[in-house]
Amino acid sequence: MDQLLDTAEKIRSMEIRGAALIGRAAAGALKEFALAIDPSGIEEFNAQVDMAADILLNTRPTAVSLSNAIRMVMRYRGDEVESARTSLAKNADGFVERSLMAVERIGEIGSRRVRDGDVILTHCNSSVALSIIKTAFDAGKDVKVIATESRPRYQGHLTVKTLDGWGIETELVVDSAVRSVINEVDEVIVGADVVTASGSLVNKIGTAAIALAAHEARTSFMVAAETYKFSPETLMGELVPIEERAAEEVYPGISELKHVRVRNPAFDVTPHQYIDVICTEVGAIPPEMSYLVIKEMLGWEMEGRVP
Ligand code: RUB
Repeated sequence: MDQLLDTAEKIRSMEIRGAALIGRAAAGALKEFALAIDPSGIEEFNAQVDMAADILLNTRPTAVSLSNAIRMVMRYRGDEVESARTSLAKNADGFVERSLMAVERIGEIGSRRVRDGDVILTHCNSSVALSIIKTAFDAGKDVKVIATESRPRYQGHLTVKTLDGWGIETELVVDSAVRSVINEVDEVIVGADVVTASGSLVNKIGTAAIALAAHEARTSFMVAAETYKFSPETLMGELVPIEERAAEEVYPGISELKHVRVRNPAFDVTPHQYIDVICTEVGAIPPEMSYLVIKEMLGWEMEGRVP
């Protein structure tokens, strides 16, 4: 239990962050939990695993990778503890493996759209967007990156450190400089926390304003998203909850001010009209095809037990 609570706390505090990593960490934690418990029978096993899944689900509300990962792991079968344990562990390993392969495949697919000499703008710190940039660079394309700081948590600093390590020329700008530099950009590449049934994107706060600037400048806007970032719940009409984080992240010391309230939404919604292409592991698709991805790739998973 301690290990599970530790992972849950790391996700909540963003020590483990980024939708792909959150999904893989949750799957891994659920597997370790299932392997460690000593229940008296299958009912108790199911109840304990349900409770553990619930703890993980309540860490960060927006990223659908978390609920999709848990849903896949929870599709275990077994009439007694040992077979259920083995089945759950296999599902968790399968999710992690599928996730890592998807990131690599999206790198290959997305990088074909990057031309030699392109300037790419990216926002926040997306392992999948970076996979595209790295694959293009490794293929010998001379790419340059403009990365935003991504206030208030400065995930852009992680991005520029990674790009620097790979030897890719990078410029760091404040988030509000995007309009000033967008005419130098050939394509925007961002990751995804959620893709909805209508093809809209939920990603780090600021993404929607970047998409607007790109649209106005006729700059291509590409999303890098594994199919488990697509939300089956949105097909059922549900809205994506937008995480509101602590005021102190934006303004340390805010509690001393009496008449000021800080608002700190962590994500925003980019309408599908501003997205040129979504690169998934099953292909580069127009956002309007998201419905099909949910129906065909994730539809069956909606039968899984989610507490
Ligand atoms: C991270 C973020 C990333 C997506 C995609 O937000 O918005 O763009 O999660 O990342 P936070 P990846 O830092 O609040 O978790 O491509 O690595 O899944």
